[in-house]
Amino acid sequence: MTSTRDQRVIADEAIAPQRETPFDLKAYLTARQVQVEAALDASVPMSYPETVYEAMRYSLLAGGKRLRPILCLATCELAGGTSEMAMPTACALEMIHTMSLIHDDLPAMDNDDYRRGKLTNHKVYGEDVAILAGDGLLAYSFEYIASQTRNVPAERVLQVVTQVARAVGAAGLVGGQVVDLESEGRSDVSIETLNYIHTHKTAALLEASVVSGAVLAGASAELQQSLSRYAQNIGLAFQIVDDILDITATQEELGKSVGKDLQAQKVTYPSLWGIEESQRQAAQLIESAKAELDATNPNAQPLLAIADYIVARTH
Ligand code: GRG
Repeated sequence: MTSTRDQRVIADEAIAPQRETPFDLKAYLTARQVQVEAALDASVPMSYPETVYEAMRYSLLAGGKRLRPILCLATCELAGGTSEMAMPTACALEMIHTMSLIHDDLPAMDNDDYRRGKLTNHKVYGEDVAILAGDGLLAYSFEYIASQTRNVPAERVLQVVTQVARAVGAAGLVGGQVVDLESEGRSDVSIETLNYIHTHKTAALLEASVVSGAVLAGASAELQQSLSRYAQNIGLAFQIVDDILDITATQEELGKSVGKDLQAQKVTYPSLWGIEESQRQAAQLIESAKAELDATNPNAQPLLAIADYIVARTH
């Protein structure tokens, strides 16, 4: 049996940049997921009123790839910071992502029964509590960044709060969701509208995850801009792949209902371009994303490998 200390050493080795051996993304993601799960579990302890805390924890700890927190930790390290500096923001980003999934699954929006392989929040707790659990996570995410970030100058924390809030509101996720809802059932949705929806609904939070890590580490404006372009490109590629998987993957693979886009008569990238061209466009975006990084920097390895993983993923 391996001791806790041994497990920590194995995890540290997977996270540390490797100069000679090829980068092992699977081991890196697993080690990071272990760290993030523990931090998330500790971030929202049970409290009174239990109903809402239980509902918040139910969705927050329901699994998921933890891509947004991992990106935030990786960019903080790329820019010379530590994962400790970024962990509260990383957790907050997952709280925001989770609340957006809870609200997205509500009957008034996508009306989904399954998420991350489990019943959706409103199916378990009812719509009223699910709405409030989402609201609770959203408010707490900002409190958490502001109150828990350590060893980072206050003006950087303020910059992160401002940037994350912008990515979440009507200029970001909320705006993307509104245009998405308005486009449902319409066959005349243009590629520009589709790009607007997904740069706001999906790419904005990925971009905030990447750039906030860099800001916390005190990255130069130039590095922040390169990382922002990296994130916009992986964000759009991520959504194109999401649309493809909605057609090609199974419910078991995705942990949520599949074929929903077709059912809701949604215009998607594959419906405009076909699957093959969508795959080509996603691959091109990933190449553009990787071109923003300095491939000779060992700390860029996680971001390079995550970009490749985004087009290759099956869930
Ligand atoms: C944020 C204030 C606020 C309100 C929410 C409902 C809504 C407004 C926005 C919808 C945002 C949404 C659900 C976008 C889809 C993003 C997306 C591609 C989700 C899937 O992400 P994965 O694959 O999921 O990373 P896991 O489960 O692995 O975390």
